[in-house]
Amino acid sequence: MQTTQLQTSPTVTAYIGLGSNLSDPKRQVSNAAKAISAIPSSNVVALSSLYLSKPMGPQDQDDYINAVIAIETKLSALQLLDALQTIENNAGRVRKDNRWGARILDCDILLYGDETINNERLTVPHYGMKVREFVLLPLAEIAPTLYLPDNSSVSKLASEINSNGILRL
Ligand code: ROI
Repeated sequence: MQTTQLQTSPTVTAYIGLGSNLSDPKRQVSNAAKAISAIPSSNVVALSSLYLSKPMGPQDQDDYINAVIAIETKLSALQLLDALQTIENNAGRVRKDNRWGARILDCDILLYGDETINNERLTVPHYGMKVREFVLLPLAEIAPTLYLPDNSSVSKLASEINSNGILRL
């Protein structure tokens, strides 16, 4: 007798950092959260407050609006990255040589379950997340008991970082 195996992929909790400092940043981040809620095979499980943060990098740019969103997803990390890049592109983001410059919308995968990923397209955990108050504070708001794959505590990191004038809105 032949049996048919229905493939089910595991559900993973992923955390996504949102940031904008151009073209009505609050609207950009709210629209991004809405677009993320429409990603297939995924559900939003938490959304942080919006935060107003000083730019990291050149100071001759506007302050940023930042937030962190948590989803449960059956997409692979690269499928999720594709979906997030589509959302960034739809917001009118142009990819140019402005690594530290103003941007309409960033949607960065911070964490994908407890996985460590290093390939050409993706580094997870996000390389800067442990030293960025605009990531750690919203993340600790929605996931105070979370630990990173290196066993560091999100709440502890958030309580120890220089808040750099960040404002929870
Ligand atoms: N600075 C802040 N405050 N928030 C960001 O989201 C952000 N994103 C960036 C750089 C340019 C590093 N600075 C930022 O990409």
